[in-house]
Amino acid sequence: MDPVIHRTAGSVLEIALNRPDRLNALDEATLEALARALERAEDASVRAVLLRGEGRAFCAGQDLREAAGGALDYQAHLARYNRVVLQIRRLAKPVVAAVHGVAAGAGMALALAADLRVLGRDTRLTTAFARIALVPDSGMTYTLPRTVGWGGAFELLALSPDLSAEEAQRYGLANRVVDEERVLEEARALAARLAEGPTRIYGLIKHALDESARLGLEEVLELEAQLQKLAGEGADHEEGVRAFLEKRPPRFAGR
Ligand code: T3D
Repeated sequence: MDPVIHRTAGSVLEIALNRPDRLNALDEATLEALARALERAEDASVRAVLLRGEGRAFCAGQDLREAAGGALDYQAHLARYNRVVLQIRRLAKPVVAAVHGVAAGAGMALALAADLRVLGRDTRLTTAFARIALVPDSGMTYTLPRTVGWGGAFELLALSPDLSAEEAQRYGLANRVVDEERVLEEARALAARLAEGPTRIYGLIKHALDESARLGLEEVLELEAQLQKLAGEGADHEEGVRAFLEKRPPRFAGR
């Protein structure tokens, strides 16, 4: 069975973790397959990505059977995680995570690397790392404090509570919370909507937000000016203004 499956629906690349009997726990083969699937997102025909899990959970994090016994080469091991996190963050297109059931440890980190998260009402999130006496990785010390704030991040990382979807939404970790059986439908609708938007602009928004995390105000203002110049030269900007003046919905080509 392929540990990751993917399909294209319109301009949306849908990538599914596919180890349901292990709650989509991530082992070497799964991370390699995920990286290969994410490479497809670079294709110009893809304008949004949907990340999801098969079976009853999004992802239970690192496969602890693989990690047991301490035989892992940590450098190579974490390089596999780092690669997929960077692929998601550097992709100049929106990524939506459909998070149902459970997202734990590196599974939660994967969801946090996405741009938007749809959770089910019964979904639980847990950072999980400290539970097994590990420090967080897969970018979680970057994404979590930027989403929930410093104090919240320490508590979620150190005490590793089981967060309900409602709590996750209060923390800003969930963009939408819907009935568990509607998670995929809602995430697909969101991804399809994004795929009709000004794709290049979404890429620039991602870039600006990621950069703003490490820049001072003056540098942010300078970056915004540079990006606005690029945006203003784009075909979608021209179309957006024309559509406004003609009182019709815009037809963005993603350029
Ligand atoms: O060292 C390093 O690798 C560094 C990187 C670390 C990154 C991390 O992700 S650390 C965090 C790792 N994940 C966890 O600690 C979560 C482990 N799983 C759980 O705590 C629970 O399974 C859940 C809370 C996620 C769900 O509980 P529940 O009761 O709904 O399901 P279950 O019965 O525990 O799991 C179902 C099956 O999936 C079960 O297999 P079995 O007994 O039916 O054969 C279980 O062993 C398997 N499974 C669940 N999570 C993992 C897993 N197998 C391997 N690795 C897992 N992470």
